[in-house]
Amino acid sequence: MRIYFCGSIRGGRQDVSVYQRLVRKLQTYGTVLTEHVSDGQLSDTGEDASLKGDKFIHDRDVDWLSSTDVVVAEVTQPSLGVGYELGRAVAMKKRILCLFRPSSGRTLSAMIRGAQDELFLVRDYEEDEAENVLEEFFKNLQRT
Ligand code: 6K6
Repeated sequence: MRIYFCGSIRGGRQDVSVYQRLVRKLQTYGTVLTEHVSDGQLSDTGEDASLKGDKFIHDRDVDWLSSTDVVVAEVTQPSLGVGYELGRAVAMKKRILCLFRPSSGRTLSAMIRGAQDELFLVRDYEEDEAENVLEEFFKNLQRT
């Protein structure tokens, strides 16, 4: 199973510990293509980007997105890149799980919450439910 995990980088790294928790659990289900999103060393300037270049990062990530089986996005911290990835993933008809923490005090974009359909699931959760919501998602995935 190939899993593409989305989380904010230049949008702000406040939730990196939640990303780490989610990625650790996701790795029990398959290969997480975008493990670097949960890298605690990575700053919101995405320092390595200056070495690789933004075009390289974009093209490689879109290639990974087209090869993935599922997309899991933590969408609490707003990020242009995550929104873009989700739009591309919808166009590719990928199965998508978006995770949002209402306890953040934020209101999720209507373009994400309103995108829900049979392939696009939005799940509100608390941080301590992180593993359970993923278990539930992958259990249901096996049934489809
Ligand atoms: C190199 C090594 C680690 O990070 C870098 C440089 N930056 C990026 N590398 C890989 N993917 C990236 C990078 N910057 C953004 N992305 C993708 O966009 C990730 O898959 C994230 O889900 C999303 C974050 O977008 P922003 O707009 O918050 O940066």
